[in-house]
Amino acid sequence: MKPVQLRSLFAASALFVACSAAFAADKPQVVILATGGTIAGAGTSVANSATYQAAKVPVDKLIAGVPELKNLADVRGDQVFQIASESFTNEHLITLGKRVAALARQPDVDGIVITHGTDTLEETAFFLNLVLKTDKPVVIVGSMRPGTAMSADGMLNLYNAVAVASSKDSAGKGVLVTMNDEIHTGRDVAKTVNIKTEAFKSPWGPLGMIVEGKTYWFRAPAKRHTSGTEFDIDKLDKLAPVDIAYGYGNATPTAYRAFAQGGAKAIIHAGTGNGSVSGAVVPALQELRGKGVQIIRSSRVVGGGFVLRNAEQPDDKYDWVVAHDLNPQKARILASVALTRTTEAKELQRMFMEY
Ligand code: DAS
Repeated sequence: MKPVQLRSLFAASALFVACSAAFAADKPQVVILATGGTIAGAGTSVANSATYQAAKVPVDKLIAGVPELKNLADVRGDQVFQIASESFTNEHLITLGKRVAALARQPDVDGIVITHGTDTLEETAFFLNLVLKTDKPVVIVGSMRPGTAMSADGMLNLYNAVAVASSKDSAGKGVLVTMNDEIHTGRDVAKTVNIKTEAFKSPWGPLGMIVEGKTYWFRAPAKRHTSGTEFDIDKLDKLAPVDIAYGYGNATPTAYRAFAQGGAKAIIHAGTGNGSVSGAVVPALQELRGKGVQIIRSSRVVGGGFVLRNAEQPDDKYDWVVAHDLNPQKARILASVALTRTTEAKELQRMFMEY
C-alpha cells in the first residue's frame, strides 16, 4: 500500500475513533436500580415459564444478558434490594424513593430504570409518581417469565425500559412502566393477568409503544404527577398505615374493626359494584369514622370505570372519601401518602380527584 493511501487510512480511522468517542460522550447516562422479582428469577428448565425462584440474578448479570443496551445508553447498575415484590413494605418504598430522587438530582444521570417484581409493581410505580419531584424519565420494568425460560420476556422488557429512559420524549410524563412492548403511566397500570406475558393493562389505555428501541407516543397523563406533585419523598420518612377490606355477599364488620384495632388510619373498602357497602357493614364504618378512621370507597370491579360520590352511599353525610378510578391497592398508596399531610376527609377527596 502506497504511503499516501496509508496516511489517509490512519486519518480515516483517527476520525472514526474521535467520532465514536464524541458519540459515546453524547450517549444518555442511565442507571438501573434492581430490586428483585421474576426479571431476576431463575428456573431449573427452559420449560419452567411459571415455576422458578424470583430474585436470584444480580443486576450486573441482568445488564450483561442484554449487550445491546450499550447501543442505547451508558448503563450502570445498582442492587437496591433482591426480593420478590409481594414482600415490599412501606419502608422499601421510602428507601427506593429516596434513592431515585437522589439519582435524579445528579447532572450525570439522564434516566433511571427500576427492575421490579410484577406483583406490586403497580403500587411502587404509583407511589414514585406521587412523590418524585423530577421530570427525568423513571421507568419501572418487570417480567412474567424468568430469563431461564423459553420465550422469556425480561430481556426485551429491559431493553425497552432503557430505550424509554434514554429518550428525551419520555421526560415530564411521570413515572412510566414498560411491559410487553407498551409504555404505561405508573398511575393507571395494573397487573390484570397472573401468568401471561400480556399481563399489564391500563384502564384508559397505554401512553405508547416501543418498537426496536424507538418510542411511539399516543397520549399523555391527565392527572398530577412528579414535578407537579405537592408531596415530596425528601420530606417523607414514614407512610400512614392503611389497610384494604374486600366487599362481598355475607360480609361482616370484623375485618374493618380488626384493621382499626391494628392502627389503620384509613380503610380502603374494595366494594362490590360502585364501591357499595353492605347494610351489615355501614354502621361499623360510621362508628370507625367517628373515631377518626378515614373510610375510602374503592371498587373490586377492575378498571374502566370509577366510584361515583354520593351515588348509593351518602358520602357527604358520612364524611367518607371515594377513590374515584383508583383500584384498592392504588387507593392504599395514595391514602398512605396523603395522610402524611392531612387528616381532613375533604382534603383527601381533593387529592383523590387530582392525582
Ligand atoms: N413474586 C413475583 C414478584 O416478585 C414474581 C414476579 O412476577 O416478578 O412480584
